[in-house]
Amino acid sequence: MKRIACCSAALGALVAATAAEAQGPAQAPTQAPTWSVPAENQRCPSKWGAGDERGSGNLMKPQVVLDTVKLIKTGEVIDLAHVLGGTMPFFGTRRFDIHLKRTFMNAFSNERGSNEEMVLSEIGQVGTQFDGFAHQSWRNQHYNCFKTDEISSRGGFTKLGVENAPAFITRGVLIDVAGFKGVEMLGDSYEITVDDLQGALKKQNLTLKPADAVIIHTGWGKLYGKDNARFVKSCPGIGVKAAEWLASQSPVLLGSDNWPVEVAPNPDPQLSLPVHQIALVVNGIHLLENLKLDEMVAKNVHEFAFFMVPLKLKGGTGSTVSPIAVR
Ligand code: UVW
Repeated sequence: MKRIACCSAALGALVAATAAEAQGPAQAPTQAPTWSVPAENQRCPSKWGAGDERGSGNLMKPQVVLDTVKLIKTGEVIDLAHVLGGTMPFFGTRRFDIHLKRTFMNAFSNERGSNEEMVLSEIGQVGTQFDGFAHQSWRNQHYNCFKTDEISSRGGFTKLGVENAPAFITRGVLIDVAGFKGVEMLGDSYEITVDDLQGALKKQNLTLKPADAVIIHTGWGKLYGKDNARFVKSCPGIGVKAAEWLASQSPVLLGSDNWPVEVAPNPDPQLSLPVHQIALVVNGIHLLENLKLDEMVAKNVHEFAFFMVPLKLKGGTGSTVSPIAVR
């Protein structure tokens, strides 16, 4: 009885904490937040025009593809995705269950057996994952000021679905911030600064250019599948200033080996994942999360041809993906 009382008290506290997180900071703020979403007239229409649903995907032009293939010198392919499976770290209530449907034996002389599986999952938001523009909003507004209540339906989003994303064939630039700082893994909630990014790029003798897939190595991926509780509890990553600087370089996407690309929790306790809004809502730049970067780092690969084709999931908020680097 006592045990039930103790567990229900703990459960009550957990529910209260989750509800508080959903509502925002409990105490009245004593000072203004360090960042807020720019006014509508500063965001909309986006630089790609009113009604545009592609955002940074518009940067994928034939010339970018032609320039990208010139980066391939050896033909070596490096996987940037973790394997999808039940041992992945999950954010919140996300899940991935695979059920094998075996073996159907066809009734013909050649006795052809056939296997398949049923996957119960959020295939848009688990594993190595690509965020589309329907994924995040500011209040009722998404990228290019599409309104959530006007574009969401029971069958998915009618605008901004992930099926609008292009095939990504572009230059990938890995910014090894952990390496630049001389560590294998940045601290649990280390905010990557503009100086860190610029310092690492200088060390790597690289500069960014429009349409790059910019990928940031924090070292946090070492925990993926090994200490999932710590992996999702917090993470090092870019903060507001670094995200704004990166956005000004016109990347096609921002990726990292952590779960939200950005630092979590944000050092400003009044903000919840602001880089998600800076990238997806304000600038129309895609995010790419939970990348597997160990092999790239071990091989010192900083510039490469990047290939990725998100799922054509009609009205979806994102896509599990299997990007590759080729050099
Ligand atoms: C959230 O949706 C909070 O996170 P992510 O985009 O990192 O999956």
